This record gives sequence, structure tokens and C-alpha cells, in this order.
Amino acid sequence: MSRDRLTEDQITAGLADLPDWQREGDSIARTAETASFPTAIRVVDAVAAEAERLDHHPDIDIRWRTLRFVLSTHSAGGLTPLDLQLAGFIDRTLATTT
Ligand code: HBI
Repeated sequence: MSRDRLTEDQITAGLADLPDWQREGDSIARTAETASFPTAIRVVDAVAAEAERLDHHPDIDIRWRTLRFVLSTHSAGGLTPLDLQLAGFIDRTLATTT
């Protein structure tokens, strides 16, 4: 997966498929409520494994049942396809983890 920065049009197109994510400058972010603190940790654990697999890591804020993820490609100084790919994985994990 490329670490080349996305164009504005590519970012707009990518975010159309990620309606729970917001653009925050050179990052994208989403917040999610989980059913319980252990559920939140299970989500974070699954995301951590995928982040390691991709060698691409989100900023994660954990506050009881509330998770906030922030994605950006630090080495590119902006958004790359890796950010969109991991955002999609995070969405799917949130939707399927109990
Ligand atoms: N995660 N979000 C993000 N951005 C990076 O540039 C990055 C990373 N995880 C590991 C990583 N880069 C390594 O490939 C080295 O570039 C540090």
C-alpha cells in the first residue's frame, strides 16, 4: 500500500465511504462508543494487531467506553491510502466486536 500523499479529490472520495470519520487538517478522526470497557479494549487489541501488520499506527484515546482514533501518515506529512485502509478496518472492527 502506498505511502504517497493523497490528493484532495482522493481524500474526499475516500471519506465518502467513511461517513463516521471527520477531516482534521492532515488527519482523519472518529469517535465511537462501545458496549463496555472490556469491549473497547478488545477493539483496540484488534486494531493494534492490524496496525502492526500494516506497519501503520493510529493515535488512540481510550476513555472508559469511548474510543477516539486519529489517523495520519507521519512520514508523508499527511493522508495516504494506508490511513483510509486502516480507517475501514477500524469501522469493521467496531461493527463486529462485542
Ligand atoms: N504510523 N501513522 C503512522 N505513520 C507513519 O509514518 C508510520 C507509522 N507506523 C510505523 C512507521 N511509520 C514506520 O514505517 C517508520 O516510518 C517509523
